[in-house]
Amino acid sequence: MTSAPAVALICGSRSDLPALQGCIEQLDAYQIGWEASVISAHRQPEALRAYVAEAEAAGTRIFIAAAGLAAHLPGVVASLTQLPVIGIPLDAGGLGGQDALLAIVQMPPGVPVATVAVGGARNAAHLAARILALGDAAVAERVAAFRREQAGRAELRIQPRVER
Ligand code: RP5
Repeated sequence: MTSAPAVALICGSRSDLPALQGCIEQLDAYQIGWEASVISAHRQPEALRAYVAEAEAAGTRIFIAAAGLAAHLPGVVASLTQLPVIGIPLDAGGLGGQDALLAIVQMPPGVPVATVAVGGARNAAHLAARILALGDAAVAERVAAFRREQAGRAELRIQPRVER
């Protein structure tokens, strides 16, 4: 039942794989298990259906799906599961990823895809961590530690010069 890693990453083409790097790095930093697959919603619809069913049955908790252009992959995954689906629009053509962004974010009521920014792979991992943290105290502590560290990096205090 729980043989699968918590996060299943899917992208629509081998050409999308480099865009997942930030997501994978961040999931690793949170010590969240993941697996990645290339399955095209358009070219391999039956394989996609089978993979989503298998992953869900094996204990996957969240799907992260990345695609460019018509970018139907995250929405199709959301139609095949009731697990949370996070969509990453990719810049794969002449429209700078706006095509994929609109395709992924414009889901009908009842079939949501939590959409991050174009190329926002790292935020997909942060969002997945926050979802998993709801039921996992160790992940929650790692999210809290990341936020403390991020706040520390952002902080800058400038003192007025004291004239003597
Ligand atoms: C989309 O079309 C894929 O997600 C990819 O971003 C884009 C181009 O795919 P390939 O032609 O490289 O397979 O479906």
